[in-house]
Amino acid sequence: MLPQARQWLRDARVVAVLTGAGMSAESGVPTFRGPEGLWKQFRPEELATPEAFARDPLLVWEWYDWRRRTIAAVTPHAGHLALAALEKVKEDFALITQNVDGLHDAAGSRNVLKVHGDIWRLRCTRCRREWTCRDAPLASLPPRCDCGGLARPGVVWFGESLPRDVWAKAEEAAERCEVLLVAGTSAVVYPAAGLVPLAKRAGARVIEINREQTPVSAVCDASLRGPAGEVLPALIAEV
Ligand code: BV8
Ligand code: ZN
Repeated sequence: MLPQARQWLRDARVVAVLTGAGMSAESGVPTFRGPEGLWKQFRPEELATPEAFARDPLLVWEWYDWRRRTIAAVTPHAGHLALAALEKVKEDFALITQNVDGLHDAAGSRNVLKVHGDIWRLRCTRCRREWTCRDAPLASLPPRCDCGGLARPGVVWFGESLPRDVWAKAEEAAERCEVLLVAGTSAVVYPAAGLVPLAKRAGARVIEINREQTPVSAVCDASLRGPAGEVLPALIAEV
């Protein structure tokens, strides 16, 4: 499987990658649906929603502050670095991520399409101003805008639509690519998971990197079982 997957990747001029929370697991960031995905007995689907934020902005901000502190303390692993190296040797490359942690940017990836937003961005719920804030922990919770309005995390919650321009670029990348790498995602969250069958229908070779089987494993041309921090460097070395 690996030699064939390496050959497809070597021969490809146009490459796209889709990553999920499993990409950050070996850096020490808990995944959403793994055993460690709970926070104070809440599931992400219960907190990452506009309703939860409207009901209890402080609770939601305590969760995001905890995640920001966790992320601020970790570094990208060899898998992130391998993807950044791959981008440098491919003429046409796009990295689509569902992750909001910024670890791909920290690893040196350039064309990063954050389809679910960015945990380091804040947006004012009153004046809509948006800014980057890397304070971990945040000085006070919930954070406020200069205008006095309540700030929210600059991420896409369940029930919210994805940023239109970023999503359009992600769809275009999935349609154009000759090879799509799908790393560390359970492929249950839509519309992001729909990028995999979309790439397949458009004629791409799809290579999955995951510890476990997922709902898209069946449509993949190669499904490499193992941790992204080990499999991606082996897949990408000397490509
Ligand atoms: C929308 C940002 C509509 C916030 C996130 C029923 C059916 C289908 C769809 C729906 C449905 N009901 C509702 C929906 C829509 C919903 C959805 O898909 N729900 C799911 C749960 C069924 N989607 C939405 O609401 C989206 N919006 O549809 O809007 C609309 C349309 C037009 C106009 C208005 C509205 C918005 C979805 C975005 C939600 N935001 N995150 C934040 O981060 O705080 S989603 C969240 O889940 C994260 O972004 C995360 O990345 C994403 C997906 O999870 P994964 O990344 O895959 O992580 P997970 O833990 O699940 O899996 C980890 C994987 O890694 C596993 O496979 C594991 O085996 C593997 N792994 C672990 N360790 C390793 C590893 N692999 C390799 N190496 C390792 N070391
Ligand atoms: Zn404001």
